[in-house]
Amino acid sequence: MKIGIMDSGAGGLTILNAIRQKIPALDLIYLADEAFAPYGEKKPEDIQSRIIKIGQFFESQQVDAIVVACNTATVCAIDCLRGATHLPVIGVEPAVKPAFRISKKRHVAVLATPLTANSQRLGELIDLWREDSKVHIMSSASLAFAIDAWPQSSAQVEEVVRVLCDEMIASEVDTLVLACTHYPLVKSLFAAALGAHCEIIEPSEGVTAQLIRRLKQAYPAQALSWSSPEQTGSIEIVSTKGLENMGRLLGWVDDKA
Ligand code: DGN
Repeated sequence: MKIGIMDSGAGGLTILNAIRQKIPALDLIYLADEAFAPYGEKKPEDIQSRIIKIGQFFESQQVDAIVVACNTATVCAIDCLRGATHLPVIGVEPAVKPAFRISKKRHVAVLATPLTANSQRLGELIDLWREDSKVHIMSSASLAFAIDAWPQSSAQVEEVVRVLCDEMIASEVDTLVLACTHYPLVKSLFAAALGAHCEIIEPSEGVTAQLIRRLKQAYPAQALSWSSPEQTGSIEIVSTKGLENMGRLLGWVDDKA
């Protein structure tokens, strides 16, 4: 069983790692759309046409399901992709429900790209689960792209994280939702700045659980073959920007494996 996973850059590797740990037998092909990154402030219709092309690429690679491992692409384009392919498509959504459940002070921050932060979908999810919580929707236009340029960009990344965390501390945030798949790659920076009393929530386990549910629904007869913990599938990584960026992407995989 082969799964296509996509993001604008390295962020979706956080999802790839979670899938790999939970279901090692799956063959994974990861596409980083670095030629068109960052997605965070692009026009939604441009992201939609990009995602349709990426879906066609995955179909040509004969994948059995597609994971849109990018919050921005999920809010802007997942419905278009679902309309354009017969394959199961799994997206990634801000994990606000568990955040509101665990926040003791009822102060939750959601950090995302500008497109996700301003999306109707995020507003709907927050309205559904917030009850009496205060919600601080925060966005960064630069952080995901800077993370993609790690380690050269480490000083810039640290500064952006510091400024965001100072604002969260001033607002008494005790639960942070990382609503861009790039941000868990630097979760340790957020944790160090916010301290142990602030919970940080990211979506990779939820996406993996959703993938398992969809695969069982779509391919019930094959469940035994792909869920075997003894087998190890392949991992292939491609970038729309070409081979020069692949070493860096593989570096993230090795770091987190
Ligand atoms: N990793 C992506 C997300 O989850 O929104 C997009 C990052 C970007 O391209 N700015």
